[in-house]
Amino acid sequence: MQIIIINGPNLNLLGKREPEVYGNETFESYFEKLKSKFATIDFTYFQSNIEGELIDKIQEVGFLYDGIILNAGAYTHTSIGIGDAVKAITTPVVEVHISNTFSRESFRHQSYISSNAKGVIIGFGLQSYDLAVQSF
Ligand code: CA2
Repeated sequence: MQIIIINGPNLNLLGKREPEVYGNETFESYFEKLKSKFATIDFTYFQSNIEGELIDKIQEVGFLYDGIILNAGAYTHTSIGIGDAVKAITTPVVEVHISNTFSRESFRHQSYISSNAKGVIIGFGLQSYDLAVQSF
């Protein structure tokens, strides 16, 4: 099974800033553990701070891979373009968030992705990604 994890803006700062919200582990370190835990899954990881690059990647893999785990970061709450890309593809998308967006500012309660996602996993720290993998 081929699964890609796509992370959006600022998630490259995980483990380096705001540990009280996002924890103190880098995504690269967590990703190594995830690959060992689910050794039979063929994982790819992609991160970008650029909206169009995220859309390009969703289109590129969205008819080939078995699953997309998408944390679009702040674009979740603003990007009709990413929402449209998720709607346009056939690969199922699981939307994940590290923090509980519903216990934060009201602008984080809106998602342009959820309505076209297979499911949504929110608020379990980096474990949200584990749970998303288990859903496939
Ligand atoms: O909780 C999540 O996973 C979010 O998608 C993270 C986004 C935020 O805009 C969403 O509302 C919820 C922000 C990612 C920023 O990540 C940082 C990590 C470390 C230090 C600073 C930012």
